[in-house]
Amino acid sequence: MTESSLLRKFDGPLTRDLLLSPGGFGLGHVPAKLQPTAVTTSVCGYCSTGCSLTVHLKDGEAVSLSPNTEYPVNLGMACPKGWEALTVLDAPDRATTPLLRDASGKLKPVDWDTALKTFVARMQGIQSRHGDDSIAFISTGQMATEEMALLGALAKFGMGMKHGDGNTRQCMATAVVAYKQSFGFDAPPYTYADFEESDTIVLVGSNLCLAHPIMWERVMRNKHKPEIIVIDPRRTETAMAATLHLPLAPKSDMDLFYGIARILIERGWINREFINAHTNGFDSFAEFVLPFTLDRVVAATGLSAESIERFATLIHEGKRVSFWWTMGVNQSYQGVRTAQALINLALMTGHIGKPGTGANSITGQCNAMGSRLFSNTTGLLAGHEFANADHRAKVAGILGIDEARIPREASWAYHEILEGVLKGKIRGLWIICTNPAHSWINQRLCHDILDRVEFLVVQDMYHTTETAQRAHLILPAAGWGEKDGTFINSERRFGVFKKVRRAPGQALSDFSIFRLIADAWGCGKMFDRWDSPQSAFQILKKLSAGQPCDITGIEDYRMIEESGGIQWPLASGARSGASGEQERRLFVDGRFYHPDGRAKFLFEAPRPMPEPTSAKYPFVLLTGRGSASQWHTQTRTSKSEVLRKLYPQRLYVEINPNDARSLGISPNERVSVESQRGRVTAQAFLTPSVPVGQVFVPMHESNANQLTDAVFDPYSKQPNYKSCAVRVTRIGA
Ligand SMILES: Nc1nc2c(c(=O)[nH]1)N[C@H]1C(S)=C(S)[C@@H](COP(=O)(O)OP(=O)(O)OC[C@H]3O[C@@H](n4cnc5c(=O)[nH]c(N)nc54)[C@H](O)[C@@H]3O)O[C@H]1N2
Ligand SMILES: Nc1nc2c(c(=O)[nH]1)N[C@H]1C(S)=C(S)[C@@H](COP(=O)(O)OP(=O)(O)OC[C@H]3O[C@@H](n4cnc5c(=O)[nH]c(N)nc54)[C@H](O)[C@@H]3O)O[C@H]1N2
Ligand code: SF4
Ligand SMILES: [Mo]
Repeated sequence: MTESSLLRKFDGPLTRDLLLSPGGFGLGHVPAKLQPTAVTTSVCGYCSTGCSLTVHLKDGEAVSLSPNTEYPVNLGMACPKGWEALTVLDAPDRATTPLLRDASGKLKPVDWDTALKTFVARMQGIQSRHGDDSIAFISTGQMATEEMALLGALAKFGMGMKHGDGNTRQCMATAVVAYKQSFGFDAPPYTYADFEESDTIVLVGSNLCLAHPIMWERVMRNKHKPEIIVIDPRRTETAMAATLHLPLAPKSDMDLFYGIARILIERGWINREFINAHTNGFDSFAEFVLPFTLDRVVAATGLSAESIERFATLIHEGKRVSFWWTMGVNQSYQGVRTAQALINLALMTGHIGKPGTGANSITGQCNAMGSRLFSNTTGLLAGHEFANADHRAKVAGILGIDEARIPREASWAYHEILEGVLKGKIRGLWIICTNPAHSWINQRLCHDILDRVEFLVVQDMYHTTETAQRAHLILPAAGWGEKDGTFINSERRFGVFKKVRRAPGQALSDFSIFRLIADAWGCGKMFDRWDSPQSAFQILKKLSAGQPCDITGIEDYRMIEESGGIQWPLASGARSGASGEQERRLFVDGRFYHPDGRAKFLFEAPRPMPEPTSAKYPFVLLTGRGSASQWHTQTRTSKSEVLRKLYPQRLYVEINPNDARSLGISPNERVSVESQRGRVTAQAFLTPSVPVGQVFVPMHESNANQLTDAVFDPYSKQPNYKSCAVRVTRIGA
């Protein structure tokens, strides 16, 4: 195929949906050129809130964005990242052609044909010499559901890879495992209306104000004068707005929740009826929490006895209590059991399945949920299991492939893939839509590993990312706004995003790149039916049939748009949208997904921090989001002039003024922050929002992860980004 016909095949006209007004009605099929004021809508491609943006078009191309006032998620609101989502598409460092490293070590532009041939020759060469587990992929929670599924199916069933994981390992793996073990399926039960309907909102390790600003706006719309209890070592923006802030010692959450469980049981503040009818394992849990006396919890958490009692009382007094958690829970060496300690509180009080309640994991990226269900990494497509023969047969049947092509085991986890490189097992690595050279834990080791990969392919919008700069081959990807697909937000809602711009140069949508690679690899026929995101969606529907995430009742993209997004499940025959409810929650009937319909109480003894502080490294380092205008590794948000004005331009370290005083550090002074693994220079930001003995560094500057320690939760294998030991010194001291 020639270059131009190839591009024509995969970079077709701007979508016809462009010509529709927000609700999907109105302008019909009038050419966009005749409709200079035409608008369409698209779900935002940054965070998992899943706001809908109104896209204003001129001559058929997007020129500006504003929040959609009709969408049930954001109700006319958007944060600065959403408003600025178009600007970042025009950056000069967009990858506009494939780039191949030449003999002198320089990345040089090549055409797609050369790129594809090189990809196949190198990857197949490694595979034939070293076997199916010698090539692997690492993907993302930021591509379309259809793209994730196509990649997962292509890599594993088409190309024969055994291993592939996503950056959702860094983010949601803990919640996935916690839910699967407790409920029998990875199923966040809530709907955003619960933020407005709760009278008691418990936020754990979640800086909602900053990381999910529009969810926080939903909390602000709550008319019940809710108690807002924020559990975070730091006095974050969210904690400042709380009615009760519990600044517990880092990683003492399990002690706290077990202690609270003990109080609730002791005082009879539990829902026996719910426990008896819908759960298993309560009696042994009740016995387990007995030693978590108030004294013990005070000692472990550093909280006052009064504030712990107050927390228990608020849970008891609340009529609609909801428990929410994010990375302060997931990113820890005992994340799964911490999440389950919270789930246990919801179960024992019966605060689940009813408006304003739930044990609710808030997701991070725009399509973290899509990755959880459809990426074909740890789970087989649509929430199935690789180890289950019936599931394999079902998936093979629907996809029309030989069942023997489906692996019988889940992939290695992210860190096992990286360690596989060190052990010489993984030699070819394909990294799509994520930037591990910045975001992975213990960065120096990560860089060393990436530099050892025999053939490293990076598929990204920008050629300048820390990971792309290490690649042998860069594949230029279209970004949000330049392609079509669906995302699934935190409350399980499918939303549609659209192609409203042409991708620059020869950049192609990930979907198109996967199709091209399938053809070049020689397994293109297997994916004949995956000829567009829309038809891939139809395949995903079939795969979901009979699963907890059944979406057979969603007809197509148009139905999703007309309904204001659609939450899973929606089995065929069920109602949603205009004639049904727009907000749906799970477990309304008290039935969970374990075979006996009951949820499980799961628990384990808290363990000490893997890297405790010492005389040499006296501070606990916490890391996380620094501002509402910065997104992760900043490949996108740093390209907007408006966003750049809204955040500090240099790495800073938050340190308590008392600690600064004893170290002789003055405000804004450049200091060194050092762990056993690395040392960074940062500006000292003196603030009482971090307690004495702790410091905080945002994850957005490229070297923050030089400090972090590669420790993982044993069940979810999620990195423990939020605690390690560091020292802070004056430079030159
Ligand atoms: N602006 C912006 N928004 C984002 C993102 C972004 O990069 N920028 N990223 C998105 C993604 S992918 C994600 S996953 C979410 C993350 O959203 P959040 O999880 O809300 O953000 P973090 O800042 O990573 O961590 C939350 C809090 O955990 C606290 N914490 C640390 N250790 C502990 C502990 O031991 N116990 C408790 N209880 N708390 C602890 C930290 O002090 C921090 O305030 O944000 C999403 N939204
Ligand atoms: N210290 C510390 N480290 C952390 C965290 C922390 O709290 N502390 N949080 C962790 C968490 S929760 C997360 S989710 C990760 C995020 O870590 P990453 O996934 O590495 O961060 P991003 O910057 O979102 O990287 C996404 C990449 O995809 C590219 N991209 C965007 N859209 C597209 C597309 O449509 N197609 C393709 N092919 N490429 C695209 C972007 O340019 C960017 O390079 O970081 C983790 N790292
Ligand atoms: S809150 Fe999240 S989804 Fe909404 S506009 Fe901001 S980044 Fe986009
Ligand atoms: Mo995340």
